[in-house]
Amino acid sequence: MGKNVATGSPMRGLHATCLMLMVLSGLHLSLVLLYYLDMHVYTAQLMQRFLEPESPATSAAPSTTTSQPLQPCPETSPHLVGPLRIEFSQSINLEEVKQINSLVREGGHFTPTECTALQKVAVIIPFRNRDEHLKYWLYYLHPILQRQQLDYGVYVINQHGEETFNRAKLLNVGFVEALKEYDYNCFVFSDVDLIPMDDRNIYKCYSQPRHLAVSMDKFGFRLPYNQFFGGISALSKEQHEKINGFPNDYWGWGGEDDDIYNRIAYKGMGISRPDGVIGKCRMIKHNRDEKNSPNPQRFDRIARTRQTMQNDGLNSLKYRVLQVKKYPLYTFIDVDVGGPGRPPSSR
Ligand code: UDH
Ligand code: MN
Repeated sequence: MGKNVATGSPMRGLHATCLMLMVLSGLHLSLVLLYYLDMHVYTAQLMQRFLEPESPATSAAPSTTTSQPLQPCPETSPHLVGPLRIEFSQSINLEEVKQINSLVREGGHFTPTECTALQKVAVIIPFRNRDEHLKYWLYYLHPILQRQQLDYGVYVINQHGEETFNRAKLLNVGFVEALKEYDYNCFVFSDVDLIPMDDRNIYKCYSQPRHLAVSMDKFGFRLPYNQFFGGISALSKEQHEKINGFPNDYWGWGGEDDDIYNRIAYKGMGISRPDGVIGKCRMIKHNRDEKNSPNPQRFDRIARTRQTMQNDGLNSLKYRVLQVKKYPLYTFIDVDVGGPGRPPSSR
């Protein structure tokens, strides 16, 4: 007994410490558990928001429970990740691209479900015989455009036949044809072989016409000259109409982008651009296409934009749509734009 009394005090101290430790670790465990559960619920909610298939039942009738009106999307999307690794070494399987982008609707349309997009954007791609490039474009751009929370549609405007290529006229056709489908208020005109290297380069419109391809790898990641407006640009519906659209009479490579720049400047507008880091882009390496050799008339033409823009543009656009085909990731519009000095066929 005496022995016990003598050793009782340190033993009791040890007991108390043990107890305290147990209580503390219990507390720690429950906190960790709570945090984990909370994360789990949050992740589950997020997953549900992104993965919920758009079943006819949910999209047709609003649910009977409280259906809150959507808030406008934030000025800066929370989904952006910044710099992207862009490379063109592996070949692309379009079926897989389709699976990854399960929220993209037929024809290449996407609308955010978490908020109301700030702009309705038609992405217009001038095209002929560049299927490999188009695959890369779809593979990289669809996820980016979704992260940018845009309400968008992708239009591939194919120049039918073998005539000399006419990039700017195809872009005009895209503008007019896209507007027949949806109330777009912004138009992004993009070459098929250009991929942005940063998703903060937003494919939307600004108060001034926007140039997006500001530092391309092929120009050593620099703007080749101050007035350069080639590659990728964005104009609101109003901006595009204000300049009478793009010229229809530049056949072959070059000059049409400078003519567009002149139109913008003559109408008193300026060019908006992202900085040189956010504006980095890669172009898929390629040879010059057949029927797109440098246009020898381009220098004479860009010297006369002020006069020609009155009568050459949206107000003189003539073409014939041969086919509109809805693919899972884009809308393909096959069009006869005629040739130099030759109007489109009239059936
Ligand atoms: N395009 C086509 N098919 C064509 C021609 C042009 O789809 O036959 C489209 C396509 O979207 C392309 C854009 O028009 O991205 C611009 O044409 P481009 O890529 O030929 O122009 P870029 O300035 O090339 O990139 C110029 C010729 C490069 C030769 C390089 C040799 N090393
Ligand atoms: Mn190119």
